[in-house]
Amino acid sequence: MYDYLIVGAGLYGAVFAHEAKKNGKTCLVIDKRKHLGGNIYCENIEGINVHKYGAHIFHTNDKNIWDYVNSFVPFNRYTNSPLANYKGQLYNLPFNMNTFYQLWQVKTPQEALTIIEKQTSKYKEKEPTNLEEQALGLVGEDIYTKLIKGYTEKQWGRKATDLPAFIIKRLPLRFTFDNNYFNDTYQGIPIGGYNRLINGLLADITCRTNVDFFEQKEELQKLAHKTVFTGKIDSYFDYKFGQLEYRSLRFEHEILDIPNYQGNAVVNYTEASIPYTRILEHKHFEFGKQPKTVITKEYPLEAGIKNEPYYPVNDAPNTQRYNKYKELAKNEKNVIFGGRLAEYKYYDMHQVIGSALAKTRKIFSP
Ligand code: GDU
Repeated sequence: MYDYLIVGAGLYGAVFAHEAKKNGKTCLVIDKRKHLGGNIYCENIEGINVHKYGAHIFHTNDKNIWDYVNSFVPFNRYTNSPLANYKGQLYNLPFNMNTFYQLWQVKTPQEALTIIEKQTSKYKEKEPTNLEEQALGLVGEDIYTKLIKGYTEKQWGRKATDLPAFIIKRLPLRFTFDNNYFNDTYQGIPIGGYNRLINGLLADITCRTNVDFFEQKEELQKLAHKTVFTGKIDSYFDYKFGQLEYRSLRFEHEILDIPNYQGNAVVNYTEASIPYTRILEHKHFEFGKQPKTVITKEYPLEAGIKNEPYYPVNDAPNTQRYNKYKELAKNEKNVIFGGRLAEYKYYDMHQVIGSALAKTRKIFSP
């Protein structure tokens, strides 16, 4: 009999298992996919670590979390600085002095600020109630039209006026020539790829892939005292209150017989008429010098029951529905719910790790 059955071998499950083992507990980790690692899993193609489930760039302000991940694998100095392609023109992201120069040819922060203040003042009068209002009040019409509206509406499949404001607050706005997408102190990609992180976390822990929890729920749960569930919380409760909505992505991977396709790891396509949101060129995450290159186009679509759930749609109706499931989860004996899917939260990797570490600290500290 194991102490824990861990459903899902993504970051939450792997960190939980690792910490449980450190505290003398035994774990059985299962995953319905044929590999471990959840969405951070990489596949080696042409010597390149291909992020099979979209771009994963690690960033955090928390030194403990940074040291934690680096204790399994050293991280490189990669700094995310995506470009945006709008109607054939390139702009730097996040919104910074380079972007303002490309948009308006302004050369000083004061000039940029003057334009942005002029474009935002009328939207600043009231508290934003949705993403569009938030964006217009933050960066104004030009940036909203060229770099936000089209990208956001195709990414989410919803009007920007129907989306929560917080999504756009993820992106920094700065008046320096700094293309770093994140404000965090620590950032990078594991040297040799994310699988090294997962393999480190799950070393000497019993793992079984290709196992669907729901096909043999009772038998599996009998194998352990407690369950850690990291899948979709609505699926755990058989969609009793209806489905929680997620956005999904379809990935189109291509191997190209050239060494360098776009000169950057991430290029966003911000106009509505191009069906994909971005193109990744994986070798650039690790400064790869391989003779060929692998690129991935990300096409957003609704998840429904069939497609992989990636982004929780945290709008009001979904949040209400989630709260009902959360109530049920509280009363579910001997089951812990954690991670992006079980908590229905737009977590980044460092936040998932933080959440799993907080949970295990609470359980295992004397
Ligand atoms: N957004 C735009 N235009 C852009 C980029 C983003 O409007 O060019 C808006 C969209 O509404 C988007 C939101 O900002 O939904 C948040 O954007 P993120 O880049 O944070 O969205 P993702 O979660 O898809 O980003 C993921 C990771 C990031 C980083 C990024 C790659 O969560 O940490 O790795 O991919 O650049």
